[in-house]
Amino acid sequence: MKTRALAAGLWGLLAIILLSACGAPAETGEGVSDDSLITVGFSQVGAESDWRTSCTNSVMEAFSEENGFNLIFSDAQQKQENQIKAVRDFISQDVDYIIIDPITESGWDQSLKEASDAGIPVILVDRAVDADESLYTAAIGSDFELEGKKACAYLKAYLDKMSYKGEVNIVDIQGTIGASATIGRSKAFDDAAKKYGWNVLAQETGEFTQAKGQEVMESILKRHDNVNVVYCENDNEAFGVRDAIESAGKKVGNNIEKGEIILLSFDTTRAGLTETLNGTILVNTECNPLYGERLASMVKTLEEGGTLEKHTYIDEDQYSANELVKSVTVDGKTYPVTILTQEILDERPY
Ligand code: GYE
Repeated sequence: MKTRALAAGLWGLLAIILLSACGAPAETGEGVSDDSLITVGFSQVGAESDWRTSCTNSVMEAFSEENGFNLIFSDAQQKQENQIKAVRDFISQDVDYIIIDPITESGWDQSLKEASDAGIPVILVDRAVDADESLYTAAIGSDFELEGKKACAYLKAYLDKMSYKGEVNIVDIQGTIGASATIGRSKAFDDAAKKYGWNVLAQETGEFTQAKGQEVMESILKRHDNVNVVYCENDNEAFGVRDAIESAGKKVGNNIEKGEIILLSFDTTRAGLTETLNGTILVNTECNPLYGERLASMVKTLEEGGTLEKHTYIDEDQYSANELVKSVTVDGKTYPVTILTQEILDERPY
């Protein structure tokens, strides 16, 4: 018995060694390998927000087997070390392409070099990295600083239209520290606050989640009773901030003269725009999470031997239910503001 078990164990071990030496075959949903499929490893940030869920769904839909892909999805749970491990796993599985939505901007050189040494093209999506651009094939994402500038320009224009002459006592609930989304949006905030003389009462991270957004806002409200504007760096934080303000017995709204607290937000998710339509959020600056189709076509271009733009920024809109401000001007360029209606909301794809 014992000898037979040992022999079986040795054969098993040999099979594993042989398999890994040849590189494990790509697994399809049925557990069989299908060489005609393009294998793509995707390291996603996590599941921290509505935006993120829409992004994940969009990628999963576009990278289906019917569309010719074998997608290996890895959720990093907002930890960069998990992403670095996922990239190593993708390399050892010898995937055809790697897609990374980098949680933080720095700390990528080694990991990208490993993928590049293995000859696997890497596409960065949504957030950016500060690594040498020769280490990745292409990057597609948002111009986060521009988003922030548009939000701040809106606030300035709105207060001017209202002829508001009082103090702007503002709070910035930041996203994940070190994320390019946070770096860009926070930089625009800092610059605008300096330029327009806004009084910054607090600047703290809400980690892009509703729970943390609420928690930090509750503590800020205990320290400051004169907050009149909150710049929330995503929709989920805005929901938490709204709840914190209401449970402190204060009112969220657009009438700053009457003591209402103005909320600004980013993402324009369905839930976020619902709160924009009802006036809870004054202006919501778009950040489009629907990357699936764009990424799939980028991979197909590479498959066909084509080349990609190194950096692509996607176009994004801005929404408000308030009709006072119809456009904003940033660095000499004018961007229209869409006046939100129920019809527009009903047609939103996310
Ligand atoms: O704003 C937030 C998400 O990276 C742009 O991450 C993305 C941000 C988005 O968690 O909701």
